[in-house]
Amino acid sequence: MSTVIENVTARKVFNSRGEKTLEIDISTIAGFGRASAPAGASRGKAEVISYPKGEVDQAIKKVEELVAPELIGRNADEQEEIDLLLHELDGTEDFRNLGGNMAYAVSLATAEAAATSYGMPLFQHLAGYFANELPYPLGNVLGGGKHAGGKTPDIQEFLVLPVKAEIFSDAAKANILVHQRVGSLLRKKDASFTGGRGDEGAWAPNIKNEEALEIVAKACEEVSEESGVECRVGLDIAASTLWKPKEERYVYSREGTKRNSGEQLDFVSSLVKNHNLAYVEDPFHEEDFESFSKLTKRVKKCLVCGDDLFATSKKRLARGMKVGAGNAVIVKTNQVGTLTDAWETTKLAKKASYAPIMSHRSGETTDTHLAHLSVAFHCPIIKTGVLGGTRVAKINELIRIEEMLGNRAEMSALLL
Ligand code: 2PG
Ligand code: MG
Repeated sequence: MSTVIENVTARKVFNSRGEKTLEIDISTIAGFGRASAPAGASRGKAEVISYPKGEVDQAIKKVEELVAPELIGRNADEQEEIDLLLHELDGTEDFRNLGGNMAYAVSLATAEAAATSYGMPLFQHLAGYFANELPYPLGNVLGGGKHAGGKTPDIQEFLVLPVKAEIFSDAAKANILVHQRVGSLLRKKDASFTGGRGDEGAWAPNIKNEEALEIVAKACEEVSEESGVECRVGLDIAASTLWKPKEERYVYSREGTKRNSGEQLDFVSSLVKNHNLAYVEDPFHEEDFESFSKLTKRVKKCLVCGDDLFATSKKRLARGMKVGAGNAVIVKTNQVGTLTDAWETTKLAKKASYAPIMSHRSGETTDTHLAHLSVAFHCPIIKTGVLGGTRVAKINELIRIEEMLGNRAEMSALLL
């Protein structure tokens, strides 16, 4: 069989923040897969553990001693079995023995090795011929929080989301135009702005939250008019990073404001209303399912998305569904480990009409698998930044996928 695994190699490489990360190569008789793991800066508490004690070096040792001998001789197209094997070899709930990032890289490299053994693109191997929908790109254009620091806004990400485009490359182009326009508006506002950017390529200016929002909204409005692609504004508040449990307040230190849960709910609701936001991620801290549910009931035509809240966990999503917390979920495969785990969560989201959003991490490599996963998992949105090599790598791969699909390519339905 052409898909039989012959070799597994692990190595240490670097991500976009210059941190060490794990890369895995898997060769089969006829194919080859390579995947490297991303890393978060604002990580959720419910995420699996990224690396075993001893970090990447220890993960490499475990691949060589424990995982590779088990994988060699197995069939790379038995994705579920291999993902289950990773769970068995680890033996814990949170992948603390192998590390979630090792599970991620092995799982994905296996999938790619199977795909190339069959001479197929990864998205088609995972999802079949009828996977023909391209996601809308949700991209970070201005940011602060844990991704920038200094005097940047407390809110982590100000995002652009094109909601109506004929083809993917038009949507991607619109995001780039918004990013550029935000840059020129920032320079106009503050002549001393140096053009600095944060971890995900978003502008990192010295500016207050609401001023930033006004600039991004203006840029979206102008670009929508000029390009004919309707662009709306989104936010990732990453509120767990602002929440101080002892004070029971969200502390906006750069702005000099504190808000309790009720005030936070009113604040976010007013932002959604006043700026016609299409998207709000993590508006409350990761244990506050109740406020998520209140906000979801209050807003219209806006995705309320859980990232740290759900941590791509099927269990946590099920808990949220019971109380109507949110209507969208971030899918970051390395928050749970394997492709099968991430797919299970995505399937549950679809059943409950939550929008699954395939997402990068703030620390990335130029790995392009995320583009394939977004199409294979039928995600209506991919969150992968706008500028910077590691972000553009995924966007360009989606342009290639769109080309591969030819006249069968369609944009996903975005009910916004
Ligand atoms: C987020 C992500 C990516 P991180 O909070 O959504 O934008 O950040 O990878 O640092 O968790
Ligand atoms: Mg987030």
